[in-house]
Amino acid sequence: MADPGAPSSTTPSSRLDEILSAEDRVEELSDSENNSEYEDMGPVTEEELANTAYIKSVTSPIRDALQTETSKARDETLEVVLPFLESNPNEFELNIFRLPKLQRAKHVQFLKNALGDYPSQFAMMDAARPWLLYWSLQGLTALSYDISEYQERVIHTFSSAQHPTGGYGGGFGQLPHLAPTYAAILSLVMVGGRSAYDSIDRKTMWHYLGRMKQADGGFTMSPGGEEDIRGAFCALVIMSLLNLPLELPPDSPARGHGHSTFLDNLGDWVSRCQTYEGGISAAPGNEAHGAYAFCGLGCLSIMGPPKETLNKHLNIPLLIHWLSSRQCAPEGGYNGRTNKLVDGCYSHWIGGCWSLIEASTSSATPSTSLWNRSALGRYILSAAQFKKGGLVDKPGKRPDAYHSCYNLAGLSAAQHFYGFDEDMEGEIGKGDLNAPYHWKKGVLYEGEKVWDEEEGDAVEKIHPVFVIPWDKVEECRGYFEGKEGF
Ligand code: FPP
Ligand code: K
Repeated sequence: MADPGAPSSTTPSSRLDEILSAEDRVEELSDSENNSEYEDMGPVTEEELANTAYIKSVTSPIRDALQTETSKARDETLEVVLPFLESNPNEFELNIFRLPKLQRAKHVQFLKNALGDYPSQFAMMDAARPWLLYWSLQGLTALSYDISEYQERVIHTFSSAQHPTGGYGGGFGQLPHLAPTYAAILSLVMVGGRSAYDSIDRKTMWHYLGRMKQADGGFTMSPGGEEDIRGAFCALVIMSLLNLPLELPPDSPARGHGHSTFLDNLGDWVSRCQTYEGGISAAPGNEAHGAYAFCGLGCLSIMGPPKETLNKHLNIPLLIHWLSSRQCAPEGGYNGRTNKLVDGCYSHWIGGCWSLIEASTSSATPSTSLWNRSALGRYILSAAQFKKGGLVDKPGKRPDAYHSCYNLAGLSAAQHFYGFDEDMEGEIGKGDLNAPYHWKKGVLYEGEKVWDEEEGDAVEKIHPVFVIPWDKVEECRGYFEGKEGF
């Protein structure tokens, strides 16, 4: 066994030997209270035990004999991540599973600061302001923080960022684009209330989205801009939440190509984004990537019940193979594409895909075989929490609102199971694009856990398609279902 007092070794393999021997030791410790082999290990001090994170299932990486730039980058990442899985370098308080507790108060403070004023050198980030609002507000709600204090400010910010011809730009006077439009609508729906809903010009929005629909069935991100799967997802999210008519507006250029609704040829276009690997790419012919996989599955899950739309338009077994290959071992977190590195944001972009996949299969219970929920939870709690608050890509990186939002969404996905019920008879969920209102509100996952809900590690339920709080989704759609015309 490695000398625990020796400085950290520099080569990944000896580091791993150390970890693996430590793993045996912890297994022994937990397997039997009065184990004689335990005596041979020498005494374990209270302090040592208190600083030993849950490492029982840290497995060794699967290695190829060939060294490449990729394999070196991977090994360097392991070096950085493993100490956080093995131990507790941030000296966080540990939960009953000997993992760092969710640092709720620190993350709330970090996200509130992210919503604060920025010095002038941040002016170049102005176009990303809607995103910053969305990520921060979503992160706060996931942490059960009441965001009503931001309601007025959000309405004000987006009223001035709304363009007279429809959609939202990054701020006042900026040209509209589907990405800030998506972030703006989600933020407005999150703060909720009549004045937020009424601030949205749904009629110009409908026309704006009509200008994105393309002859091949997909959507661009702006008029004449790039056509990719974000466009299709963002457009459908907005249409569904705002209960916009499915038929294309009369001035939509796609009408000149024989299309009459927003959905014409869309399923086929999404099919064309599935690659030979099984994952989903930004546009036909590109490389499969986690962020686009979520957009593709989200888009199909709005078009209709996932069991129909996902199975009709995707090769699900191949997709499941690709998604499950994204979970890095021993890190437990996800990477976004083949041969790339673990990153906390994929806790959502990939982790969030599983609810949609589970809804497309016949199983009515949470799966344990498709993905390892506790390994993801362990990565997030141990390696993705920044000491002073906020969550990160991986240890050594700075926290930001983006990684905070999507790590927390991933933790929520690991903690909850959402069933889909086509026959659900609710108050809402009538009219076009109503599939997202047929999800059951979710139960806690009861399999192997590394988080302690009783003691504050629980993240709120998050709507699996819209990635905002559940009740806000229903409130908004309910409001617009009750409205006649625009
Ligand atoms: C690669 O970055 C990242 C992408 C190709 C995807 C970016 C898209 C999103 C984050 C989501 C968009 C979603 C919506 C709803 C608009 P990289 O090469 O730096 O990272 P990698 O090495 O992890 O692939
Ligand atoms: K990245």
